[in-house]
Amino acid sequence: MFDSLSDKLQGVFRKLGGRGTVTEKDLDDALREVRLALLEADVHYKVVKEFVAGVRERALGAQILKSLSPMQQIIDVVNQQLVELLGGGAAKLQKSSKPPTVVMLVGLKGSGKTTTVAKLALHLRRGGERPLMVGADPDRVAAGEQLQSLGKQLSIPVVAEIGAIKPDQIAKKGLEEAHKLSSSYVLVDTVGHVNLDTGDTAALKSLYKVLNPTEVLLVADAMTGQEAVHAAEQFNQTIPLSGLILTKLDGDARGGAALSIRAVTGIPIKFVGMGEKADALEAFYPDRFASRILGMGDMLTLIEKAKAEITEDEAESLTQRMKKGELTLDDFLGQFQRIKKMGPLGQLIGLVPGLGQIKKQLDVDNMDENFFKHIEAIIYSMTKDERRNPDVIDGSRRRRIALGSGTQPADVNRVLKQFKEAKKIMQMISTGRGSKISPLLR
Ligand SMILES: Nc1nc2c(ncn2[C@@H]2O[C@H](COP(=O)(O)OP(=O)(O)OP(=O)(O)O)[C@@H](O)[C@H]2O)c(=O)[nH]1
Ligand SMILES: [Mg+2]
Repeated sequence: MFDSLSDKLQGVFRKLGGRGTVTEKDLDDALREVRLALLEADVHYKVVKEFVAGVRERALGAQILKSLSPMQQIIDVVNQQLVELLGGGAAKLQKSSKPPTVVMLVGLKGSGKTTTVAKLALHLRRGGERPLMVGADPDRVAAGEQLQSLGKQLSIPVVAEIGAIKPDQIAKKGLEEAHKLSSSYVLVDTVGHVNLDTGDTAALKSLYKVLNPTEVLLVADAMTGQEAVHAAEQFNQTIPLSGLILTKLDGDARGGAALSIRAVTGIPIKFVGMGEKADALEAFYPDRFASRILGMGDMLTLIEKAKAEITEDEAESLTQRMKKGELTLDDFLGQFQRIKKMGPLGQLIGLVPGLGQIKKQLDVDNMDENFFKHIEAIIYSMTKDERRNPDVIDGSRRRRIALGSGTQPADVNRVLKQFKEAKKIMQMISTGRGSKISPLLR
């Protein structure tokens, strides 16, 4: 996601960094490149114009040209402007004071509504809520079945019917069922529209009336660029949208939709979809997103992903041992296995400050499987004692482990070294000295 835009922006900063002082002309040259990079990423031209003017004004106001580290400060200004463009603070999902909270998901055909209903339901249940999913898309047999099957997989209740029934009637049934089950959230999947210009806006309005929802979320496919922005405007003219969910940001979307949609429509982005699986949904935080675009990583999202895969007790015990520097290779192995579950390695690496840039060189998208298998095989070939206290591993033990895992002694050494490094970094982070690792992260 945003790889090309990220590369270009970082290129601009690197060029500025090569200079001791930055003149107003340097700044304007840099901003011209920023402008081009944004336009190429398919960001709405009006948004680009305002963005660049905003950065220029801030940069001159902050007297960056006279400062000692102009590059750092310009990154900071661009970062601030990006955060503002993306909506400033995070926009949380509302909760009604009178449960259940009704959330209606609308959007164009194929934008990801049904998938997102399931993702959101899982997200809410992980937060301790009791979601019910309602499929108000009776015309397509497959739509109801898709939701039923997702419900079964996740063990989340579903109300969906197909055939000669109106969406309004299904909605009413759904609300009744929610009261019976004392659900705290009702998530309603709706019919996909080809185009609202010619689409059935009356049915949409009528369903809105029946549901009286707290949230109306537009699900928009980020791959479709400015079309997604146009759809948001159209839907918002029909029923009042309270938020946006951008899907398919894991694909090779150029980013234009994500960067324009908030500024053009004024509607906050609440979640982003990062894959086809049910757990590939992230709450949207403008500041973390901006960090990622600028290649500064996003440790907070990484930590949240990790939390979802680990129980509180485990986390506490790990933290304690991390602080004392008592981690063993068994812990290390456990962590690797967890990372595998957290998502594609390529996405995770982009979240680590500083690693975004080496992502391409590492060819991470292809190394996932082999990389982990290698490390696992090596650790499995060690004795219990060796895993607890790797210092006992001498030359002959190293050869034995290499033989047992089908690797070379040098590979065994590399894993041991990585383990030591990881242990050091984890101890640093867990004892609060981690801020030194990345001065760009505030
Ligand atoms: N890569 C990726 N694929 C996604 C994401 N969200 C949804 N999809 C895929 O997009 C396709 C369409 O998703 P659906 O959830 O069926 O879309 P819909 O809006 O319900 O479609 P209709 O009901 O036909 O209007 C499916 O193949 C999903 O797996 C995402 O965040 N990333
Ligand atoms: Mg659907």
